[in-house]
Amino acid sequence: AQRLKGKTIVITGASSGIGKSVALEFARTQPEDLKLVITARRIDTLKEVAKEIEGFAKGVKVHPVKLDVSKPDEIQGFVGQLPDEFKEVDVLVNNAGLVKGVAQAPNIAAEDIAVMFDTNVTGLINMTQAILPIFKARSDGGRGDIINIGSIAGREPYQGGSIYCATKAAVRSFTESLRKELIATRIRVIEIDPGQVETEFSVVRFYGDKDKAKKVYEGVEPLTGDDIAEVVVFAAGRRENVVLADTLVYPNHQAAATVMHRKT
Ligand code: NDP
Ligand code: 8X3
Repeated sequence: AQRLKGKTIVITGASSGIGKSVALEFARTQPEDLKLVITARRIDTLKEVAKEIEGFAKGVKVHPVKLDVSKPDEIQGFVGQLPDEFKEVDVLVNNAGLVKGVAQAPNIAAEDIAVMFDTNVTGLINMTQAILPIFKARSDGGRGDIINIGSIAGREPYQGGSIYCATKAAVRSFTESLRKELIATRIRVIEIDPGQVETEFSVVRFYGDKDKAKKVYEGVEPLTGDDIAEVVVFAAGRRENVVLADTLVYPNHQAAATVMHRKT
């Protein structure tokens, strides 16, 4: 908690699942003078998350911001509109992301392709480019953490996930290039790749069909958002010279994107 003292942390996709858990987990460590900028499209939900955090973590200031990362103009205005006390960002958690459908080529809807790339890839890149100048203005060529949430899907493509898998492979590639480009700085570029986590992810994949989403987790014990949040906060809390560059996290029943042990 001492190492996180006074830090300002920006989290995308903090209204649900892993991102919400990351916000709560940073707050749970109760560092002195922590500032959290929580962002997503659903501002009302973000305000509830802010209230929840302020209810148990008195030293933590929370600033909810409505931000659609798939809209470049919203990202462009984001840093300039931050209140002064939240402007010195130390950690960016690029978590916002989604999957739509299980369609296979040539039947993948154009709008699904666009929303996955615009959010998971272009959104993550644009957020990174918006925050990096803040990091680079600091001593030793720059300081700060970029923590990207990738996926097992970025390492191992599977049928019915071609676009989502391609977006997460792009995240992986961008992340690795960036780490090399920033080699002369103290900026840490970190990727955390979850396996199966039960969140709103599958509900979104099946366009709101909760029964279909539930079936994904039948007979298995997925990770929770909190499990991934613990890894994110651990990575951010390491000594500055320690970079948790690349982490794959599975639940016990999983050994590859499509290798699961199901109890029937
Ligand atoms: P959830 O659906 O529970 O959360 C996704 C979050 O992303 C929500 O807060 C949502 O907020 C936000 N989001 C979606 N689109 C946008 C957008 N255009 N602009 C801003 N925010 C957006 O899913 P998860 O928590 O599971 O997903 C978080 C990340 O984890 C994603 O990148 C996902 O790919 C990755 N992941 C998930 C795994 C899983 O099994 N669940 C496994 C591996 C990786 P809102 O709708 O309010 O905008
Ligand atoms: C989510 C994991 O394998 O369901 O990124 O696509 S998977």
